[in-house]
Amino acid sequence: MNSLLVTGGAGFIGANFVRWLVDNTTCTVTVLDKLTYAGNKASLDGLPPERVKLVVGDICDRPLVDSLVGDCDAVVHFAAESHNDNSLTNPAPFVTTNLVGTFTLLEAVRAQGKRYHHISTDEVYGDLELDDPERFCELTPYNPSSPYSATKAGSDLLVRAWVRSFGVQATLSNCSNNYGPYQHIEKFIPRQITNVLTGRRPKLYGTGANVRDWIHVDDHNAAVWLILNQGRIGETYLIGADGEKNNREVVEEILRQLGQAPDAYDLVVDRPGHDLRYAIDSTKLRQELGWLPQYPCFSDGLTAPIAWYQANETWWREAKDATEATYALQGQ
Ligand code: NAD
Ligand code: TDX
Repeated sequence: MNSLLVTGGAGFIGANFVRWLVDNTTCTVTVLDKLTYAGNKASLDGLPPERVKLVVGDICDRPLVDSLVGDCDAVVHFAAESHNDNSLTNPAPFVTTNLVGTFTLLEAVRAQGKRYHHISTDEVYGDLELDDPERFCELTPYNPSSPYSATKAGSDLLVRAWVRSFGVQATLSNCSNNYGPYQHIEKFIPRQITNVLTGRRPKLYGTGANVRDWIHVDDHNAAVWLILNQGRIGETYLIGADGEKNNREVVEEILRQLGQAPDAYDLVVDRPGHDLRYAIDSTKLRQELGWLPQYPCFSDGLTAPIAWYQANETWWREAKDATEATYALQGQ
């Protein structure tokens, strides 16, 4: 695998993946990214131009996708509309990008016989009760709650159908909630960090009891590389680092690391249909491919990303006021 097409490579996980590839492999990378509000060219700043090229364009543009797929050994598909709250106010781009975009890529790799890895989420499985000992595994039935997770579930099913019906050489991974640098400040952890840094108070939806299973973005990306190279075609791998925390615990940790009182947050209007709990059993990935997280401790893993947001205000400053104005309209 010498040359990769990485869709959504100017977004949070995609940009970290491109950086990880530059540091850990000899691959060359073409990023295809539409640079929506969530994409940021600056997330690729400083990377060697002989290794990384950015093409600004849409994954729904078949002629463009065909020409880029023709020039690569494999496609790693991160591009998506990714924010649940946005999918509740305006679902249309979720249907277009997540479903039609994935379809377009699948048709291109089918026509040209290229390897394809599909990035997805644990949210396709719906949610678990707070006191349920169960965790999601590869055999858990799909049961998505939001327009975001429904379109991700649909895109996964397209991939599975293209493997079975057309023999497309694809693998899939469904990961839990990522944290790390370059994450848009609309998302939970960077929103709270930048709230504190701009003199605002962190905002917890509902009572703050909802649980997410946190993983450092580099641990996610190392697993993706492993699956791309050693995963079995047609298989799904769940990626998770046993990082379950409720949202209140996460905010308290951010406040602690930023030297604030542990209760210096506000409870705000809950998200409609808010999934209660996600939890991943990643036994298959660990046993079959030997993957292990390098950041098993959430509070230790969070220290560098917090420092990154402190040091890189120019990366997020422009989006902050507009993002908070949108949340304020929703009482959040
Ligand atoms: P993000 O919103 O930060 O980045 C998405 C990127 O895709 C942006 O750069 C955007 O410009 C680009 N994009 C959007 N529509 C496009 C289109 N039509 N054509 C080309 N580019 C387009 O998202 P993220 O958090 O980095 O998520 C990346 C992938 O990982 C998504 O598929 C998401 O479902 C999945 N995922 C995310 C998480 C998480 O915690 N963030 C967890 C599991 C899975
Ligand atoms: O201000 C907030 N306050 C709050 O309490 C925000 C933005 C969120 N929350 C809560 C909602 C969730 O319980 O925090 C939790 C995390 O919220 P998000 O960052 O919006 O993530 P989530 O909805 O869990 O989805 C994320 O993980 C799975 C990604 O955005 C998805 O792309 C991924 O598929």
